[in-house]
Amino acid sequence: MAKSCKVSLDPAVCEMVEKAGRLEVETVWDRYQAMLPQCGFGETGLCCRHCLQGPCRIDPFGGEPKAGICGATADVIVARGLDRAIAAGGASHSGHAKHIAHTLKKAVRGKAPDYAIKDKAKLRKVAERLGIPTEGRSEAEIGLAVAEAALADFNEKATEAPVTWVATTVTEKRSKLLMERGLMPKGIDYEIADIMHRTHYGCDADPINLLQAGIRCSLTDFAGCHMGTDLSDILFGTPQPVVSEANLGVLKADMVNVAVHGHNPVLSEIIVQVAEEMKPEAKAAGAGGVNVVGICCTGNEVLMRHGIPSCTHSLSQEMALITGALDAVVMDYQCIMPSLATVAECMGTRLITTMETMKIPGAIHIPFAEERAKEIAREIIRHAIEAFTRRRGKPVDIPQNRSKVVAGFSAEAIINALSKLNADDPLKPLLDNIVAGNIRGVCLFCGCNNVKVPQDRNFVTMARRLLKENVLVLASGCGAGALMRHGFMDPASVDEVCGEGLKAVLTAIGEANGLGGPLPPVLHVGSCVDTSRAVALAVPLANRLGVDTDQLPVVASAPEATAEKAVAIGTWAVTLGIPTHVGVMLPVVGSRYVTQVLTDKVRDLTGGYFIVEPDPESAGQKLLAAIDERRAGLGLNV
Ligand code: MSK
Repeated sequence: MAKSCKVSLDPAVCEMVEKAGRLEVETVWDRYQAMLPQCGFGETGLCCRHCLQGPCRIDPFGGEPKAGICGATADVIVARGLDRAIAAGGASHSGHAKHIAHTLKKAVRGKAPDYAIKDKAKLRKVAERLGIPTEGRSEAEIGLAVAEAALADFNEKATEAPVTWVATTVTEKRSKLLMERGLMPKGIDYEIADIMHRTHYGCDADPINLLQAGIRCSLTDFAGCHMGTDLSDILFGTPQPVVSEANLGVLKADMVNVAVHGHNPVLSEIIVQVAEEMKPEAKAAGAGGVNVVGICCTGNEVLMRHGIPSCTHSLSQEMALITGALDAVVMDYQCIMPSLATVAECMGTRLITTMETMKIPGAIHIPFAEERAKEIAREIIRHAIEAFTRRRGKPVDIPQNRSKVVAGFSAEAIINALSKLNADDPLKPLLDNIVAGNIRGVCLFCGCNNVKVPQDRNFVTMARRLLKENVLVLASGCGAGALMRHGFMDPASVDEVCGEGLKAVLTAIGEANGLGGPLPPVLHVGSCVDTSRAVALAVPLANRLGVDTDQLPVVASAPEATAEKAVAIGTWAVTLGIPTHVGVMLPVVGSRYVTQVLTDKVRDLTGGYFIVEPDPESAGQKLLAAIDERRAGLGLNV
């Protein structure tokens, strides 16, 4: 078995990279090498392609040219580029949420018979939060009102009634601050379109005005994330702790292996249901059954709710196919490499796209419709069974690496676990331990793997450092994927990786919940959209302390960020007052002014700020310092 290698800390990935090399199948790492050296203007954000007179580029060393053909300076070009990245991230997360809102609407109107409201309590809770009357109304009526309120958030709304999925999900203090400082979004689609308008040729040329709009737009991403989480919980259930496994070793040679890949659970939930039903068909084809596994955040969604094993995450998605054991990859959207088509052709995997927003030449396209969800899911699994019949008996290379994972830590599940220590006041045990220093602070790891960083290195190095210093660690998205692959979600690793204070807290909660041992060192809160679950935990904590989120000893980190969604998440975390680390260079360093605003001056506006630090040791140190500063601000021991 291969050990960790230059491109990844994960031995399973290294084993498959070696195999890809032998088979001469090109991987993401090969294409990265071929791309070097990458364009310095693009890397620093100093390239502008917003009009047909360009492209223009500014000399990053202060020489000529100092302005684009239209006169846009480095500050303007960089701020415009950042704004567009935030808008793209916001469009993706909120597009995902809009899709689920439409599904909920169809479900309650009886037009999507394969869907129903699964978490009725959450439906009522969300409705009440939004000010929707629930008394004497049926679930279908409340569900329709919630779906319509969600869809209404996309339009331009009156100033006094802005995006409800922001105004009602942050602290009252924060909501007031956002209103007063012109940062409250008027509508999700409205703000995204506004960014496209103001960054057009010859429009906004004031870097501060541009950044302020970008910050406001980042909250459309937050709204999309929170809405995506809320509506998915209503339709598919709110996650509770569940035991599963992670890494390429979850593939099974004698089963029909189907990976669900992308982000939205609308189809993958149905695939999971139907896979069980179709066992006889799989058996008739000579397989032991249908083995559904997850890739990326669709994988996180079905892991959190059903314990479906996680095969791998974003950067190493090609490696799942290189095993030769994957019969089909079913894709919805986001973070799916088009290169999968070439790898699939080499390895005999059926690649199936399902959404109108995401087609790949070389893949089979089966258009998904909620109205016929089960029928379509069966058609998809039949493709996988057919692929299995061609693969049967041929050698496959499934790495033996598998880590135990305890996932499913929604905010509700965490509060429920804490309630076993104090039923009347579940947050008290958490607060008491923060005050006593058993928990020094909280860090949320989120975001992707990035080809520029040896896969998982920054996540693993930083998590080890913070856990030893008694920081409670939550993780979402591919960050959760990285940490689960390396055993951080296995309760058995608490002894090895956690400091004494944190170990005692995790053990006390685990034992009070009858687990016979501790909670895992890192709590998996879900997919990228579920980064909102960390806010759903921080807000009641802040309210309970009578402070705002910018005073809590809470930090965030995207140490291997890739997607524009990660840029948007990072920006809304800063907007909610959180010190937020990014471990790869953001394309803003071409403007000293913009960099200074993001890492320092923005603090005066929101209380949060970016920490850009590629060295994971030093990044861990900086996050600890930020936590200690917050502790001191609250008068807690440091
Ligand atoms: S999948 S946005 S690579 S976390 Fe959510 Fe992973 Fe980043 Fe996509």
